[in-house]
Amino acid sequence: MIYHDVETAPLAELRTVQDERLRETAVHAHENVPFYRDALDAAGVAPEDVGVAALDRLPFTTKEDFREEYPDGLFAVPDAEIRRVHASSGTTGKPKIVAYTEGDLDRWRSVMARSLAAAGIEPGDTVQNAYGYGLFTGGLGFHAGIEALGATVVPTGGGDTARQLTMLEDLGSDALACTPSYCLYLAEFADERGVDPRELPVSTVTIGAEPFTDPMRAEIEGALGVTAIDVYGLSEVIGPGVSIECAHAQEGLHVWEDHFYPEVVDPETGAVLPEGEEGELVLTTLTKEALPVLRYRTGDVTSLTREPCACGRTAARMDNVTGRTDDLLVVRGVNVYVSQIEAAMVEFEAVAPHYRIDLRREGTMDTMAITVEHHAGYDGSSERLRERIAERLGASLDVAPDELTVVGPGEIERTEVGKAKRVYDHR
Ligand code: DLL
Repeated sequence: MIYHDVETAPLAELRTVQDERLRETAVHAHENVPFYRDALDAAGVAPEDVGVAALDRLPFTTKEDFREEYPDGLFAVPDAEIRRVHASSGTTGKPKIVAYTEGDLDRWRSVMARSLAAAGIEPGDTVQNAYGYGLFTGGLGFHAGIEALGATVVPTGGGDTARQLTMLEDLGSDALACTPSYCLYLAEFADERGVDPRELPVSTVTIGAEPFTDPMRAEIEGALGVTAIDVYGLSEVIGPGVSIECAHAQEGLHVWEDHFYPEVVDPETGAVLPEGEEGELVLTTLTKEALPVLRYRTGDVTSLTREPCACGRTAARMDNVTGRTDDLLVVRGVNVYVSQIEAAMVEFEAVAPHYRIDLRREGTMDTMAITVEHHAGYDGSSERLRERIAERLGASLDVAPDELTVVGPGEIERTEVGKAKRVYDHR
């Protein structure tokens, strides 16, 4: 279902809207945020001249800037106009505090409703929302969008998996919203309770908030008998609802470009990359009042395409984010991406999609230990499986793990609330 006409607007029309909104955003940020006034002045950019064409003349905003301006240095409106704050959980240090005016909350609701409609969810459907409620943007972001679409929200929030399962079964929810790792956990939990997860009423899950590879998605779809739709967003820009796949084609995530302008840049040089090339996603908000951000370096690795989508939507699509620029684990000077390890694991039918990576330093030497779990149904030799995985990892990684352990089902700790943690860097 197309929720808003702008989704199928001709590109030229969209450009006009973007140009106007970019200028308004730059003027607003320059007028009200000393950080942006200084940054634009230093770059010699007059905010009235800002547009899509010369956007790369604008400096970037980084996570570091959020840290330095903590908690509210980047806010662009007086406190009295702020209706809500959220915070993103940083792995280190203080979180990033983000703010919304009444208008921001309206627009967020509406991009979320649009996203859910693109995912195939319809007014009248019931959606169980298992994203955490609270400072995290997932719970309340989805909640408002589900209601705005005219669907029924079951606000279970994160955790209490027994109750999640009961609610799903008894209320007959059509859709479920949760992280990909939680989705797998729920399927496993159901199985253990003698409930066939494929018999659950849910036909769509919207998975996001953490990276996953395509084979991991296939596991989810197979385990629950659902269509798993990738939904992306981040607190600094708004929360969930920046982009989503359409159920129609499931080929890339439609970026709601009338609100968020996407670019992909070379993470090293910052140069804007052409369509199709992989790099770091940079986002500029076009309609945010409380917290406008110009050219925000998300750290998320993806590429963009403007090829028309079979669903008729005209906005740019971004590729599934399988990693972050800082997801790179440097082990003994060699680059290893978590997604490379995940992709290798999920190729094995006997291996469950749960793993952990432990990095340590012994003396001056980095060590990497990988732990994987075999499926409950696997009755072959753990040692033989271990050898095969080691061989497979050897083919794709430039550094072999120092330790590779295959453990039994359920032995790797699951994340019931929040985002899955897979990498433990003890260095
Ligand atoms: O995770 C917002 C969200 C909630 C998105 C629910 C989707 C569903 P933050 O906590 O600020 O916001 O974390 C944002 O999570 O920069 C990515 O690294 C990662 N991320 C979010 N969605 C995806 C996704 C929410 N679909 C950070 N695929 C982002 C991969 C994702 N990574």
